[in-house]
Amino acid sequence: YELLKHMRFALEQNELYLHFQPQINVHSKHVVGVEALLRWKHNDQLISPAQFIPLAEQTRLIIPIGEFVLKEAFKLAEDFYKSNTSIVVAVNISAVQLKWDFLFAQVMRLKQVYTFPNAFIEFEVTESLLITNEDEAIDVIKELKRMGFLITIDDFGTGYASLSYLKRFPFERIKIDRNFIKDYPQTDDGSIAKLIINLAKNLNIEIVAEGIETLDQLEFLKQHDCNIIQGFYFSKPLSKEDLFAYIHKLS
Ligand code: G
Ligand code: G
Ligand code: MN
Ligand code: NA
Repeated sequence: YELLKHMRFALEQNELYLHFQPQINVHSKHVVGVEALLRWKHNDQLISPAQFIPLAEQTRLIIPIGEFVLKEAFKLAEDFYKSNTSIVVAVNISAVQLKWDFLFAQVMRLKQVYTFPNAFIEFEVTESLLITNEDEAIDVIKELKRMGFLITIDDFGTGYASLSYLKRFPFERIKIDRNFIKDYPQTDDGSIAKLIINLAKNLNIEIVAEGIETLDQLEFLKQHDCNIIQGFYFSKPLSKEDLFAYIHKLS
């Protein structure tokens, strides 16, 4: 309805832009990655991606919007590469995009413009996407992985068939969902997070924790060898300009 009508014009009206949330290696204290997060400002009002992404998926507007996100992410990755900064740019990918004709074709086109190694880009896919068992989506993920792009399972633990899928797809990383950490130490959250971290360790998969807001949470994760942290404790998602200032400050 109303929102949908405006979303159709959001791209051409330049109402969409990205913010980037730093991911910190707790030992080196350096920024090792950033997650690209889409923002939509319409008539001075910010509309949350949690609200408009599902709509964009239903209407397939996520295809051109996703291409915009990819372009901006590739641009930033090239900046990092050219300035000898090894920071990975993570992009969220919806199931609708994971087709040879969409995401894969877009990636191949962009690759001709830029020079950075593929490992500067990480694709975050959700567990639920794997569970739907869409053959084409899985094949696209595998091919991107084979080409050297990093593949991460986002929101890990919120889907269902997680364990068997971890065996079938050798991902580089999993991101523990914020829900398993957000109430630590008040609730039992710690034990679930610990379980997921140990699982990742046993499978030799790197683990990223997101939504870290307190020193208690940080210390707990560090103690259990979860070394890459994303959350308001370090920084909220930042504009490109603020991101560069933040990286500069930490290095
Ligand atoms: O930034 P925020 O926490 O409000 O994001 C809310 C949700 O929107 C998250 O689940 C995030 O993965 C999703 N999201 C943000 N940007 C993008 C994007 O560029 N593409 C897709 N598919 N999802 C996104
Ligand atoms: O689903 P996904 O992991 O892509 O969502 C990332 C979302 O989490 C973004 O909307 C981002 O703004 C939000 N986020 C990141 N760090 C924190 C945090 O420390 N606390 C809270 N409440 N949200 C966070
Ligand atoms: Mn994400
Ligand atoms: Na997540």
